[in-house]
Amino acid sequence: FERPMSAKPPFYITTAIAYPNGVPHMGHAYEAIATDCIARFKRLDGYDVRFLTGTDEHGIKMLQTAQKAGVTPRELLARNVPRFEAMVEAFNLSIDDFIRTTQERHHASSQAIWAKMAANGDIYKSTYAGWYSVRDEAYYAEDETQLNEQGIRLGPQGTPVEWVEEESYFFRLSAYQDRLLAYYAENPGFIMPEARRNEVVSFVSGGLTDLSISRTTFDWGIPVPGDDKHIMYVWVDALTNYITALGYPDTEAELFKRFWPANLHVIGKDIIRFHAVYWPAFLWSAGLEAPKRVFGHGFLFNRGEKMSKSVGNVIDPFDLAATYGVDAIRYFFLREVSFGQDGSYSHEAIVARMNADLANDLGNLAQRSLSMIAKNLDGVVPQPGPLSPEDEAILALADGMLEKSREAMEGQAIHHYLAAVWNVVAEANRYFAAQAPWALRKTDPARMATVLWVTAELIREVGILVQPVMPESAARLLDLVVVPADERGFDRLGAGHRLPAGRVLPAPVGVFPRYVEPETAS
Ligand code: ME8
Repeated sequence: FERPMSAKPPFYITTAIAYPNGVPHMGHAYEAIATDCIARFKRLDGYDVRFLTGTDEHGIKMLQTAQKAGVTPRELLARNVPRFEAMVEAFNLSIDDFIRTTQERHHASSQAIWAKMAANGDIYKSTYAGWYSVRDEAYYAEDETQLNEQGIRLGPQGTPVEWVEEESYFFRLSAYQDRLLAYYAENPGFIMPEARRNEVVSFVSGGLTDLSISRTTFDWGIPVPGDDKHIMYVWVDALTNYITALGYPDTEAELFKRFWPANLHVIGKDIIRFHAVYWPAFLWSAGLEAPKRVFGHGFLFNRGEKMSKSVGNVIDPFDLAATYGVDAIRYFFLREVSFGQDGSYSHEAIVARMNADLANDLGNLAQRSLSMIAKNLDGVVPQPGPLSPEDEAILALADGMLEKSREAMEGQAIHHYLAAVWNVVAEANRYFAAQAPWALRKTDPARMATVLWVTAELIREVGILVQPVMPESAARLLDLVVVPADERGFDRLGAGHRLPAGRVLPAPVGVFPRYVEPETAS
C-alpha cells in the first residue's frame, strides 16, 4: 500500500463482518448504510477516513448451513459472498477495503494475535463443559439460559443452546475484569449508546470467567498455531479482521500506524459483548490498544416483527432499493430510526418520507426556486441586493446547520443531524412562501432576484450537507447550482463561500421523484 501522507486527522470506521450463511438482509444493509453515512460525513468534514466492511466466513454456523444445503462451506461462500459485494455497489457504500476471513492475510493475522496472547501467558489448555449457541456462535453461562415451554434451552438472545464438553484452549478473560471496568469508567464514550454501556458494565461487574477459544469437533476455521487439532473459536478470528485489514501482524505497516486504534466499530446490539469485552481484552493481551468506540445500533423490524430467516419475513434490500431508489432508502432508515434504537419499517412509512420530506420539502423547494431563475433570469444566478432581516435570518439558520450536525454526529445521532437539516429545509420553504418571489416579479424584480439568490444559496448549503445520506441525489442537487466537485466539502459551508452571481445554471430537473402506487399510476 502506498498512501500519500495526509495532514488530515485519521478516522477508522468499520461495520461488523456479516456471516454469509445466507444473502444479505435489510439489517445488514442498514448497518452498512449508517456506517457509510458516518464515513462520508467525516470525509467531507476533513478527515482521512478508512472504511472497512467484509464477511465472517468461518465457524460452526457456516459449516452447518453448508451441510444442510448439501454443499461445502466454500461452495456456500461462492453463492453468498458475491451478494454482499453487490450490496456495496447497490447501496453506494464508500468502502476502502472488503475483508473476507478466508483470505490468506487474515489467516496469518489471526495466528499472529493468538501467538501473542499465548506468549503473554493468557492462553491455557483445559476442558470446556457448558452451553453454546451455534446461531449466536456464543458461549453462555447456565444462568443466562432458560428452558422455553417446549423444554428447549435458549440463550439470552432467544436462540437454542447445546451442551458442549471437549478439550479446549482458554483465554484468561477473568484477568482483564478490573482493567475493562477501569477502561469503561475512564472512557464513558467507549460503549454507546448508554443503555448498551450499562448492560456491559453490569455483565463485567458480575464477574468474568475464562473464555473457551478453540474447538476440536469441526475443522472449518483457522487452526491454532502449533496444535492443528484445535480450530480457533470463530470470534477470535472474526474480531481480528479489524486489524488484519490494516496490515497486522506488521504493526509498523503504514495503515496500522495511521489507523489503529479504530475510532468506531459500528455493530448491532446483539454483538456488543464480543466487541466491548472480549475484543479489548484480546488486544491488550497482544500488546495493542483498544478501539475508541463501539456503537451498538438497534434492530430493524418489518412491520414490527423481528426479521429472521426462520420467520421468513426477511426483506431483500436489493428489492427495496429497486422499488424506492437507493437514496430514498438510505434517507428513510437514517431519518426514521433513531440510531441506537430499534426501528420498524413498512411500505407506507417509506412512501410517506419519500413524498413529504424528499419530493415535497426539498424537491419542490429546489424545483420552484430554480425554475423561477430559469424563467425570469435566463438561468443566471442574480446579484443579490441588500439583504433583509428575513434573508439574514434564514441564511444564519442554514449556516448553523454544520455545528448542529457535527454535534449530533459526534455521538452518532444520525437522526438528529438529519432533523437539523430538515428543520432548515422547512424554514426555507416558509421563507420562500412568505417572500412570494412570484408576486415580486412585476412589482419589485430586484427584490425577487435577491430572494431567488438566497434560496439558491440555501439549496447549495443543504445540498452539501445531505451528501453523506444521499450521495447521488445530493450530487444532482449541487449540479443544479453548478457547484464544482472540489467545492463540495463542509469547509465550503457558511458565509465565506456564498453562491457567486453570474453562474449559469442548467434547466432544473426534478431530483426527488414522488412515489406513485403502481395501481394508480396507469
Ligand atoms: O453477528 N437489524 O454476523 P451477522 C439490524 N459475523 N441489524 C441487524 C439485524 C437486524 N434485523 N440482524 C443482524 C455477526 N444485524 C458476526 C459479526 S463482527 C467481528 C462479526 C446486524 O451476519 C448484527 O447486529 O449475524 C451485526 O452487527 C451485523 O448485522 C452482522 O450480523
